[in-house]
Amino acid sequence: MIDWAKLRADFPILNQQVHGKPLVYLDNAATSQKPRSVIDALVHYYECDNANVHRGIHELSNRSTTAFESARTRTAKFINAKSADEIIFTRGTTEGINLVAATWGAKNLKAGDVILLTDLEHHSNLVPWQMIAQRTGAKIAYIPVTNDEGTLDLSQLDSLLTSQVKLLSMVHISNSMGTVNPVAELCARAKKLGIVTLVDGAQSAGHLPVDVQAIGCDFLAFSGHKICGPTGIGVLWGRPEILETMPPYQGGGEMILSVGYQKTEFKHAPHRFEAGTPDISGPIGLHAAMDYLDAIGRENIWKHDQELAAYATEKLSALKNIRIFGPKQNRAGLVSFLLKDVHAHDVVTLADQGGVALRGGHHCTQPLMHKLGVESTARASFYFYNTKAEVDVFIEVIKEIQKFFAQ
Ligand code: 7TS
Repeated sequence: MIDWAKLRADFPILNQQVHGKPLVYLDNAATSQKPRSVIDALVHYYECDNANVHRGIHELSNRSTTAFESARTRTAKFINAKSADEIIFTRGTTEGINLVAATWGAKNLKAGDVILLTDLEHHSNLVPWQMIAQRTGAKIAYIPVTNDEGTLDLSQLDSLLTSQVKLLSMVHISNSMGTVNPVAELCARAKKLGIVTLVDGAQSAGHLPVDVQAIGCDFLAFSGHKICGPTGIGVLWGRPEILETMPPYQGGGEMILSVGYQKTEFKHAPHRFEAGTPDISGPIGLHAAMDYLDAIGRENIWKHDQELAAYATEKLSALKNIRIFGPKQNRAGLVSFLLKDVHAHDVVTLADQGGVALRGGHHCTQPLMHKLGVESTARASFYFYNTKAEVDVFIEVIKEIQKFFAQ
């Protein structure tokens, strides 16, 4: 049995009042809160070990380098990568996808090629591909979603997986719908046809066990700040045979073997893709976050997430004049909804007055919103430190908002 209340006490920020009400933080899909152990790891690093990595021979630099590289090894274990050399530190999911688009994409895509995405993608898995498509002449196609449930229509997959498709890039868990995509199945289908695959793990990596070997993808990107780690640090995992064929992303220090005035020899992955002084405290904080999550067990976190989301969805469904988005089965830990005749931003503003932090907007999935015929939704997203009692507060606040607008 997990003592969820005890875990909650590890998060100092949660113990506060907002507008005179106890904070109910339900914006975890945007960013998660940080446990004391992560904050302590950052303080310890800056108080005791701060120095640049990979270049000093002095004690502090050695300590920093050891901590930085040990975070890489820890990250490999977190997603069951075979080697730490497959782990590239980035600023976040967005940078990871941009890196692949700018390096692998620039080298491998040409006019007539197709980049296959899904209707569910976050802008960070759309815009980089549009940018590289514009440069190379490649086209973008989409696996469609069916309806408000936000599930993919896989009946069209055979006709979409043409010989022109060079890359399939898809979100694991949709941040606006809560859909869990069958990424292993899709990667297997793509792999048979020689299509390279990328999985956007922003909403999955900290919520359920993620195993790159079991998924069978070629790239996986995620963000530290959504999994109890610091902001500004993310991870791109890549299959080593592909990483070795990719040109560098940015040029500068740290990524070179030797430099002449005309020509440079680059390091192997992952250092080839990490130019300049990296975020050093980020991986150290991320290491603490991964230890923290795996001590709980991501399979337990997933169960808890799903229970809260199912409970919240059931309670919302009992209300009148509400449109609920996302799958009926196997919903991830979030629920998007719209109250009739109330703008999502008004829902969020009024909920905030009740101490409840939600998110309203297009959630960086504007094409999906338009496809569903809406501009925005309100969203509650959960993590393991949230409780059923908080869901009850959230539901009461929504009822109050409905009453307010019914007047
Ligand atoms: N992919 C998905 C599925 C996401 O949910 C997000 C951020 C990103 C990529 C980008 O991550 P970043 O860390 O590089 O910014 N999603 C959200 C959200 O739902 N609300 O705010 C940010």
